[in-house]
This record gives sequence, C-alpha cells and structure tokens, in this order.
Amino acid sequence: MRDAQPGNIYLKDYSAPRYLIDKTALRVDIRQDDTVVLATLDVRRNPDANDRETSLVLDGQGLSLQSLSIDGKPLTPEQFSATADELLIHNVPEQFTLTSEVIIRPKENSSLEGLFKSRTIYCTQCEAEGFRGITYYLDRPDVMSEFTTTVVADQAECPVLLSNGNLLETGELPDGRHWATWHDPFLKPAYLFALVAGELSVVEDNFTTCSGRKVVLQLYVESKDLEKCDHAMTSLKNAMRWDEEVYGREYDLDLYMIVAVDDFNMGAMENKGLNIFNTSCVLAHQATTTDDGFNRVEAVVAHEYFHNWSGNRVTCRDWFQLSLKEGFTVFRDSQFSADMGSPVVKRVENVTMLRTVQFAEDGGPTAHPVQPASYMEISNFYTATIYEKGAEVVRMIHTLLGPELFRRGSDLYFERHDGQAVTIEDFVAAMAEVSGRDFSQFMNWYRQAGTPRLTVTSGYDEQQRQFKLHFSQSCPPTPESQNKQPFHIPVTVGLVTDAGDLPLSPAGETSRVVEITETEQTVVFEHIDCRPVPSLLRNFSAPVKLNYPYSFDELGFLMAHDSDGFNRWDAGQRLSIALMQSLIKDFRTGEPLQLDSRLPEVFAKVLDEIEADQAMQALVLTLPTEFLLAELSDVIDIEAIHQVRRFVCGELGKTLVTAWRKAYLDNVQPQYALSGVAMARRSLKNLSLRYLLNSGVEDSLSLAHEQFMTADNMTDRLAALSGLVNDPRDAAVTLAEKALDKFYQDWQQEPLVLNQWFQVQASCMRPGGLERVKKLMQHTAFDFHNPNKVRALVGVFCNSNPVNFHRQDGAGYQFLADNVLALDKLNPQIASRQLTPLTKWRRYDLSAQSLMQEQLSRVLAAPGLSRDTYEIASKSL
Ligand code: B3K
Ligand code: ZN
Repeated sequence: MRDAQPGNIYLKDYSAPRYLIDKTALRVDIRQDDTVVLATLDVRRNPDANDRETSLVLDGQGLSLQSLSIDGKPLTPEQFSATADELLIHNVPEQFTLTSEVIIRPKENSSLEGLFKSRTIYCTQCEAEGFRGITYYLDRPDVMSEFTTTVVADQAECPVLLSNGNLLETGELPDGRHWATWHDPFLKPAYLFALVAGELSVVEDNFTTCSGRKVVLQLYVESKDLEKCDHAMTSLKNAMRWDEEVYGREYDLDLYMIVAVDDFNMGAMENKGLNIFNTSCVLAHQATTTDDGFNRVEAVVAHEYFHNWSGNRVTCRDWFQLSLKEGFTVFRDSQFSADMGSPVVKRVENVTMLRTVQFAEDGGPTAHPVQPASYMEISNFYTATIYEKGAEVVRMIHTLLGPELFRRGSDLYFERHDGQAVTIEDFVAAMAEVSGRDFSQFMNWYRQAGTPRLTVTSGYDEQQRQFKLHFSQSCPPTPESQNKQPFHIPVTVGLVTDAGDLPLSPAGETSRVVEITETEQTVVFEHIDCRPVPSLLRNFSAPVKLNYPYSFDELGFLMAHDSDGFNRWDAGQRLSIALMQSLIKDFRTGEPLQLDSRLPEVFAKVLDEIEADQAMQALVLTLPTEFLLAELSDVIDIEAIHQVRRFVCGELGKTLVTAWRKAYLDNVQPQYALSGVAMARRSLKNLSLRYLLNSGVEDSLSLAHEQFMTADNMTDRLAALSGLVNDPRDAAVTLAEKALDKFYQDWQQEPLVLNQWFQVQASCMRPGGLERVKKLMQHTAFDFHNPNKVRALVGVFCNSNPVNFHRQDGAGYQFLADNVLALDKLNPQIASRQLTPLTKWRRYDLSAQSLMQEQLSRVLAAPGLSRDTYEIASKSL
C-alpha cells in the first residue's frame, strides 16, 4: 500500500544490475500458520555494472526477516537496513554467499501474487514482481540464476511437492512431514520460479521429441477433474510437435508439468517446466465446456508451451520489453490455432478482439506503445496493446519477410540470444540481418501508441490501362506523443473483377504487399484492362483503421468474389456497420427505423450457399457487437446502439425466418463430436436459434427450451439458456427463471460451470440488471476472493451489459467504484483491471461523463490505494 504518490519508472533509466546471482538455493518450509523461506544466494559483482558502489539492494515485500548472514557470518544491525520494499546491505564483498531467513504468510495472501493458497493448494505467481514476496532477491528479469528448491510440508495436507526442473531427491521428516528437492539446470529470472504443494491427482502421458528424447507430461488437477484433462494433454502434444516443425524448437527438460488452480489472476503462467494454470484454461469436457472454452484451452496451453523458447530460453532484459515475449508468443499461438483449425475464422476472431478492445485502449487515456517508455506499476501493462498489438507487429514483420526469411530470422534470434535477457531491438535486429531490410522506420510501431488511419482513394485510366491507389496515413495524438512520425505499413492488395483476382506480377501473383512509408503515397498498377474493385489490407495485414469509399454494391461484390476470406467477411461487416450507423442517426433524430432491404438479401445469399463452411457463414451472419459499434461512434449513445442492433436482429430474424429454421434443422447433429466441422455446425445452429428468437415467431421459445433441456453439450445448453434469458417476451421470463434454476441445481458442484451461469445473468440486457447482479453477489456460490467469479459478475456486467451498466442515474458506475475499492484491499491487480470501463468516460455524453468522473475521483481519493489502481485512475482523469 502507498504512502506517497508513486512515481514513474523509465526505460531510459535502465542500467545493468550491480550484482548477479549465479545460484539460488531455496528451502521453503510450509507450516500450519506461516512459511519459512531460507534462501542461499551465490552473489558476485556484475562486471558490466555501471558503478563501483559496494552496497547490495535487494527487493522484498511483506517479508519478516529472521536472520541474515554473509559467508556464514551473521550480519549485525548496522550492516544492513530494511524498508517496506527493500533490503540494503552495506559494503558487500566482490563475491559471497548470502543467506537469509524470512517468514511469510501464504494463507493471508489475497493478492494471488508470490506464494498463496488457492483452496487447498499452495502455489506461486511470480511474474512480474511476485518473487520479492517470497524472499529478498534481485527481482528483475536480467538477473538469471540456477535454482535448486526444497519444498517441505505436511505429508497428509500436501502429498504433492513440485518446483521447476527435475526432481532430485525426496525424504520424510518426523511429525508426518516430508520434503522434495528440485533442480532446474536452465538459468532463469525469478519471475519464472514456481512451487506447488497440495493434494493433487495426476494425468500422465509422454512425448518423444524430434531428436528422440522422451519427455514425461504431467497434468495435476483435483481428483474430481481427472476426466477433464484429455483436451489439454492433446493440445500440449500438438503444440510440442508444431513448434518443432514450424520453428525448429525442441523441448529441453525431461518433464513438463501443468498444475490447475481455481484462484488465479490470469489465464496461466509459463514457469519453467511447471506451468500454473487457471482451471478455466486447462479443464475441458463436453458436458461442462463450450466450444469457445475448448479453443481457449488449446490456445493457452500452446501459448504457455511456446514461451519455453520465446520468453524462457530467451527472456526480457526489463519489463519495457514485455511484448518481446508476449507479442511474439501470441503471434506463435495464433499461427498454431490457425493451423489446427480454420485460419480465416481464427483471423476474424483475432481482428475482432483487436478492433474492439485494443483500438479502444489505443484511443483512450491508458494508451501506450508496444514498447512503453515508462510505467508506474508493471502489472497494469499486461494489456491488449502489449499482447495483441504486439502480435500484429510481429505479424507485419512476417508479412514483409515472408515465411522462409522470417524463420531464418527467428532461428538467428533464438541461437544468438539463447540463455540471455534481451530487448525488442535485438529481435528486430535478427530479422533485419537475415533480410537485409532496414527496420528503422518500422520501429515506430513499437515506440508510438495510437491506431493509424489509412485513407485510400482510387482512380482508373482506361487509356493508360493503369489503376492507381492513393494512400494517406495519419495517427491521432495519444498521451505520450502529440505528433506522430509516419508508420511503415504493409498493405496487402488484390484487384478483384468479375473474372476473379487480376494477376499483379508476371509470375501471376494475385496479391501484392504494398509498403506505405510516406504520409501521402500513390501506387500504380499497370496493364489493368478493366476497372477492378480493390481488396485492401488482405488478411488484415496491418493494425490500422482503413477508410475506402466502397459503395454498397462494391461491398456486396467483394463478399461474393474476393479470394481473401478475411476480406469477404470484412466486406459484410462494413456493410452492416454502415447501415446500422445510419439507423443510429435516425434513432437519435426520432426518425422511424427501417431496414434497407439489401441487408436481408445479402444474408439470404450467404445462408443459401450450399458448399459453405458453416463457421464462416456464422461469422458473416453475426452483426458487429454493440461494443464495436460503440468503439466506432464519436459520442457513444448506448440506448441508440442497443435499440438499433436489436431492431436489425429482429428484422433479419423475421424476414428470413424460413431460412433460419432450415439452417437450424440442417445443423442439428445426432450426437456430439469435438471437431472443427461439428463446432462450425453448432455455431451456425445456435446463431440461427438466436435469429429465430429475435424474429419473435411463437415456437422459437419452445425450440430454445427444448434445446436447453436435451442438449448433450455445454455449447448448445448455454446458447439456449442465454437465448431464453435475453428474450424480451413475457412468456420467456418464467422459462428463463426455471432454466436458470435447473442449470444451477445440475451444476452447483462445478465452479467453472457456475462462472458461466453468473456470466449469462450478468450480461442479461433486460431492465433491472444491476439489482440482479447485486443479488447474485450475495449468492453462496459467489466468492469475492476468486478472480474468475469477480470477472464473471462484475466484469461481465460492466463490460458486456452496456444498457444496464450505463443506466442514467449512474448507479452502475457507483457499483463499479464500490467494487474496485473493496477489491483494491484484497487484490490490486484485479481491482485496477476492473476499473477499465470507467476510464472511457470521455466517449459518452456530458451527463454520463460527469457521473463517471465523479466515481473515478472517488476511487482516486481513497486512502491507501494500491499503486495499480492509482496509476489507472490518475491517468484516466
Ligand atoms: N506471462 C503470464 C502473464 C503474467 C501476468 C502477470 N501479472 C501469462 C502469459 O502471458 O503467458
Ligand atoms: Zn504469454
């Protein structure tokens, strides 16, 4: 907690550590009320340090120091001084062994950082700066050490004792206690340290690497969850094989462990050889998990595995380089998911997330570059910009280099920096070296925040047989810079005619990567015999907002003829966005709403396609969310957006009712299967159900009810439940209540299913949402200490239920501020993250603005606010 206003930490102030820790030996003795941590550190002066000072400053937080010695000699009180977050030892030798003993209290640790207890299991979370809550240390990623860890605990309470690396030895102690010693041969920073102790069951498998080494794979879960491990295990093996084939990266230890815990601040953590996962990102079963849930498990398991190279073997020099590991690893996991399923579907999902969450962040008060220049609290920087935009920047390098050169670049990066803590510049330098390209302007993507606007116009000269595209780029100011330098933007272009894509090179390529580097730039295509429709930014080749004056007919044309699947989908989105934006204007001026008949015509064509992939159909037929429409508005009018979207869904439902019914019935499957095709059919079926409900046809409620009662999987059951819960008809109310009751009765033993039960209710758009959510927070199944539960109720309500959250009396805002303040005392990371919806106050009308500001100010004024929440609140006001 804070005494004075926290200050910024700057990238420009980086200096190498004064001391290094070659070896770290820990003995963590977990006892009934507290835990004793004995640390023995082999310390030596860093030859590359900038100064010759002889004091050693160690990080440490919430530690109760018991003893301290150097080379076996206890230190006297004059030789050191301790503050709330540092231990300073005067006049240390050039090389020495430091031994410290501290006491910590994991059971009282509600921040879920450092060593804490999740239900019955002791576990750790050390990224970014949690290790300092376990022992005094140089808790920074450029200090890499060889760890040996002994865990001691009660045998009955904690039969399983785990840490990083290989198990060396185990033994028993008097009084029913036992111990296990683990050794990790790979140097690592403290943020990759992990320890687990508890009663866990294990599922075991193995994987033979490309060089023929056998790796044991273990998944540790509570025994009731043993039957939910298959999907994670299969995903892990697929990821291991894929990383060998696509990146030439082989796993390096003989053991790979994953542990699932319920209370976890994020999805998972890539600790060396011992990943710790939120149960929501590892457990999966058809009865309890939706298709999206299955895909998330696959993606997160792969993501953490890929970190073994992009993050662990080559790590970050400092936290300003966070995207070095996160952006690259997200890029790698999205390539993997694309290869495991449908590349276009995956790309659409990525871009939708980017356009809603990341673009909003980039346009708001917490906007920051992919490589930030400063921060107050690094935990606040695990953002969509660092992760998703960071991945887009790596993707642009991949687009500019092509797959072969990119692979040579990544090989060079891994080989050159194996075992090192490096910078984003080192990564780009490897890419520059293999390609001979100059990336100096490209670095603006890392150093400037904000989403560039790319405005394009075209002209066709029949006589000259030339088609010209004129590009102009600009980028709005963001908190860290008012004037932006132009970006180096790769724009993948195709020219589409009735006869298909025009060849753009003698070799017949139909896409060209045009590199836009100037503020204004014209590109000429020669030998063009008729006026084409340009397909711009294919596969979303750069994270920009593209403006091109497409007519309705041109968009319809691209939807039918573009060879680029992403742009076929995007053309449909542009079309519905344009229509809905004009309806939003009508709504605001009191005009009656009338849907342009061309939209149902386009939808009918898509529904009629015989050979279509149902996943793509479902994506094309899904209207942009209220969230995206809000992000695209100058001033967000929640009510207008909500009413218009509902109106359009209703009209599409009614006009195409026969087609929806057919699509529904055609995609009912006799039995559950976990395959891409089966998932695709479920998504189209459930979308059709939603349109049938929107149409208001009478039997749609019984259809949804029937599906709810008879579903053999969670995707179908939850889709039906959410349809019932959100249906505005009176007849739906009782059905929905009964269904919610039954759902709870059936699944009350399954915390992950109850999260979904909370979510469905938190996102229910009927009036009275706030009262419902407040009541649910009193439910016995709700737990304010569990981040999944907080996200499911508070997070979903405030982020995904705009009509209720933004009610005009400001009670939604007050509710959020109350919760942030209460959470801040328990878990600052979760508190500051929950604050996000209030930070967007500038986007709303004046009355909402002042109500939101008022609550933000109240948060900021609270005494003892954490650095996490202080940073977000102060930057937003
Ligand atoms: N590296 C972790 C995130 C840690 C978040 C710390 N507040 C998970 C991941 O990105 O793989
Ligand atoms: Zn990651």
